[in-house]
Amino acid sequence: MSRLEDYLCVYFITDSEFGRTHEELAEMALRAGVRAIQFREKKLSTKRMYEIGKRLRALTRDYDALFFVNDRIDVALAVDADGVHIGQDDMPAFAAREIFPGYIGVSAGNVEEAKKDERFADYLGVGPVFPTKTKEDAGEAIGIEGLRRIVEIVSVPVVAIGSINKQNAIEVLKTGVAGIAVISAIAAADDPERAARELVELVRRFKSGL
Ligand code: TZP
Ligand code: MG
Repeated sequence: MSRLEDYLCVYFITDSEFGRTHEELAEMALRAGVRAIQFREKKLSTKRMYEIGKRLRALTRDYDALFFVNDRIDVALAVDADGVHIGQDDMPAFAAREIFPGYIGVSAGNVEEAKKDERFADYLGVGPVFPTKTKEDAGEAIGIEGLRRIVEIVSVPVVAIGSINKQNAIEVLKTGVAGIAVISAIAAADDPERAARELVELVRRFKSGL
């Protein structure tokens, strides 16, 4: 695979609040064919983040997958991540560009944010599309039409986020997004590997026009 877009089809964000470790979840998703993993951790020390990040970096390399670190440019640099994902309250994307050599993803929740940041971003994470319990301060859901408006006006790949699952993934994909980003659809599943495989298959079928 070569283009960033091809990797973003199913973008899995690890979360250790569902009873499995970041590493366990990442490995299950990778075995299932996921090619973009984001390490998202809000509670652990920098030291622990570095250690886990190093392991996730090695694991994603084994599977030819891209590795992104959420929020923490310092950790992303230290573990040689492919990318960093930053939100509206993190370092501004233009400043991140000055110090980070890899991919920069930025969260956008409306047209204004998307327009402002697309110049400095390699992709945008857009949402929440649907209301989600996974992120408390996720903001108001923008719905399918809100997502579609953003996809139409930006020229970088968009990854949709917020309660996306196998039931609603097709309507999300029809907006023209490059991929779907999920936490609970994989992390909270009884069988995360199977859940990830189903999503990978679904996106693959959609993109090949089947
Ligand atoms: N950013 C916007 S919504 C969200 C993040 C990190 C949470 C997505 O989690 P889920 O479980 O896929 O709704
Ligand atoms: Mg953030």
